[in-house]
Amino acid sequence: MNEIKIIGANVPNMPWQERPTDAKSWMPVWRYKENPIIDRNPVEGVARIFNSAVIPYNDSFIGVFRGEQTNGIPYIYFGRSKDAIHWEFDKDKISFVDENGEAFMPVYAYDPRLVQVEDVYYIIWCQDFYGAAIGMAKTTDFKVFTRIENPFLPFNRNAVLFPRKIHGNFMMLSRPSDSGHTPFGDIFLSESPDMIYWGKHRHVMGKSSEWWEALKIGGGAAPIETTEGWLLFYHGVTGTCNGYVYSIGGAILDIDNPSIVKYRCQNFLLTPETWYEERGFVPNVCFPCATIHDAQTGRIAVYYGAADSYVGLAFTTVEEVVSYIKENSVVREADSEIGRR
Ligand code: BMA
Repeated sequence: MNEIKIIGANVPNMPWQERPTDAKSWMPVWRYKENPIIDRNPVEGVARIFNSAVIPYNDSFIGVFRGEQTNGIPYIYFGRSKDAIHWEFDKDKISFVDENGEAFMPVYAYDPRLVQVEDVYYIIWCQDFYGAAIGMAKTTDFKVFTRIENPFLPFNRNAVLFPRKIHGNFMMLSRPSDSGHTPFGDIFLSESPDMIYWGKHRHVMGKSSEWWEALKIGGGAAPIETTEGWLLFYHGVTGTCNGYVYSIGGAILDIDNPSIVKYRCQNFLLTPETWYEERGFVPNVCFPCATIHDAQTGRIAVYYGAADSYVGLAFTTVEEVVSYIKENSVVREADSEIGRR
């Protein structure tokens, strides 16, 4: 009987592959053998899909996908799948409207996350608002996507919504930064009563002295509620003489006050080492944006962008990954405090 549990829905049809029984079996997260699950040129007019988010929906799966159009501009595409591995995409990008139902398209849109809170599905992405900023839209039927106007000031990216309210408020992680290929950045938490007005901003965690996340970090997948706290898969970035390297890290945030980091793994959970992670439009990138998880078995599937070119899938269990994070945890004062100054 596992002691560490996911608090949430059962998703018995989620994708799953057992841990390979080779020498690397000590790694807490293992890759799907048939990766990448989305190859290049997946849709007419789209050169690459990566950094994308998926969720269970009815008895199958849906997702919002970063599609890099052949004109170089990223946009969000809607996709559906029976097994969360093989995906079919709409040919046209998602059409967003404003509160009056009028067309309201962002200039560009990338790195979408998709989170259900109560009966509403929220898509959160990075867009232009006189510089890189957070874009947001809501839908209840995946037919009408209504944008919520500029929730945060620029410059900001990697906004990740919690899957439920805490103390009656929506909770969002984000990563304030600059407008370019940001060489710095910590994760902050903001709260809102209505998804429109955000405040009570708190610091969650910063870059660390570990080599793989020494430059900047950013939220990844929507936090998973567990009996140990919120399990967060995030990205950590280091700078090398040959450019940035993006790895996947793991932390556990306090369940009631998620600006407090309880555990933070000093080791990466996954770092670029396969051809589709090391070679592509931007080499050496593992960029998590979503998980699918099953409370009954504790299984977790992590969806991550690989080399800004592909989508990869990796697996773990809540028991294994939370234990690994706890065993290898180093939490600094700036992480463990409430983050208010
Ligand atoms: C970041 C974001 C991601 C991208 C990464 C690596 O700044 O733009 O979309 O995957 O760079 O290029």
